[in-house]
Amino acid sequence: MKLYSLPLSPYAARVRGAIYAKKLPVEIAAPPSDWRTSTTYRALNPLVRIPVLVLDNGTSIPESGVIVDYLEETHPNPPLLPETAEERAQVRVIVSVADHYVMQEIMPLFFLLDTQDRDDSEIETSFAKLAKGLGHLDRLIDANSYATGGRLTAADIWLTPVRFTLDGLMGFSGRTTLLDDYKAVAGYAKVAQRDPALGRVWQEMTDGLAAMMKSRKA
Ligand SMILES: N[C@@H](CCC(=O)N[C@@H](CS)C(=O)NCC(=O)O)C(=O)O
Repeated sequence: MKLYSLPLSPYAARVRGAIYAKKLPVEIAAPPSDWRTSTTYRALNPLVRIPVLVLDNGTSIPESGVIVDYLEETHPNPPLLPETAEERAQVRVIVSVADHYVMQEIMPLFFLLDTQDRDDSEIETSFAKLAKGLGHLDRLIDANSYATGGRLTAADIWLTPVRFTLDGLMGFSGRTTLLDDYKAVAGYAKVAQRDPALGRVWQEMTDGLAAMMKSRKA
């Protein structure tokens, strides 16, 4: 299997986390530099997004959550989902809240903050929505431990890049107090860095951010 991935992409980072946690022999490759316009890449992923997983038979699977589910189903050990349906639902609620109410607000904010004609009221509205999402997430996850159940699950696999990207947003926007009211979310950075698979993803994203900052300065 081959994963087209970029170090700083939170969606690609999510899949790498699952690959590292399961110790899978997946080749991790950068897409061609012209991936947004390349017909070859479009043939692999008609959604023209990163990541995409290409199976050995040539079938390709886009969408990070779907790829993680595929890896879980085809390589169930070690499992990223707990034993009972109720525990699995809890994992999925965390994943869904982190996705729909946190990440969905973060990504547009980078663009809103990075435009010449900044629309301050739109930025404030987005930060207010993000604060609501962070409140929901903070109430759902355990403090100073894996997201839920005391062990690594698919919730951690997604929470790690989400949490890293929140650090990026704090640095980029200068809103360094963004997480002050959300202690479990704030403390999750240390939880992620302590785990070998999640820590590896965190380091790759750190290196990816440093490389991006360097190229922006050049
Ligand atoms: N829902 C997709 C989102 C993937 C996504 O949006 N990836 C970004 C990179 S972080 C992307 O490819 N954006 C399009 C672009 O940059 O042109 C997933 O979960 O894989």
